[in-house]
Amino acid sequence: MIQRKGITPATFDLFADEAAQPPATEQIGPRSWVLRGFALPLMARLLPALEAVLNQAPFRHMVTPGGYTMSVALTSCGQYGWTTDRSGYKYSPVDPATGQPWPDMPEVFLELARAAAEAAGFHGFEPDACLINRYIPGAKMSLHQDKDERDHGWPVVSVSLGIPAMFLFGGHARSDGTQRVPLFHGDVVVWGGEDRLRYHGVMPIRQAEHPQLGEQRINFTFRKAR
Ligand code: MD6
Ligand code: FE
Repeated sequence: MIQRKGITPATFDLFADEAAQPPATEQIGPRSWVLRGFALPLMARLLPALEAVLNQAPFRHMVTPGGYTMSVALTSCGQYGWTTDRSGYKYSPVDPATGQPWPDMPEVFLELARAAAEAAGFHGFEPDACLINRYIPGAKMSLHQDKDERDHGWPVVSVSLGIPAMFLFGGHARSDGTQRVPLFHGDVVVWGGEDRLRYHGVMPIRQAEHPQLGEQRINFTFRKAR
């Protein structure tokens, strides 16, 4: 670390001084936070747990009620899984592909979701659903609200893994402006309270390669569905 004494040259490196590092926690709304790198200490347990879930319930491309096949591939674990088909969006206790219950939520997933919610000021969060999204370069998520859960008093905890994404965080109307929030491997976004129904989405993912996950971004969103 560079010791700065007295006047700093105009060309000084903004991030050479630890005090100038980007903050580990960024507030993006009254009750919305980005916890930078929050999942990194659990990564050695998260990735094998993810692999076990995927062996039981592989990613698949679902169809929206409007008849479009999503560019993002989905699966779920926990008591409920989020699904979509021509008949609508819903939480289901079984995987429609197999008729079997979704894989159990791995303990390390629960630990992460609880700790992140707590860190963002939401106490006692016990998710019963974890939606897992996979983006390959070019995949995107259009602006939407998360409103299929019974009680919007609980927050959503969203974990990013793999290649970066540009997250769009809007307002309460689809036409409101959006903030652009870059999300990287290990970042966690938590939002709830008055922000719970804000529109949000993900811009088309840019080509990149992650050392552990390759050319993909994986996102977990933890919710309390029921
Ligand atoms: C994603 N996330 O980051 C998509 N929804 O891949 C979401 O749609 C989302 O990140 C609710 C809360 C947090 C999220
Ligand atoms: Fe969402």
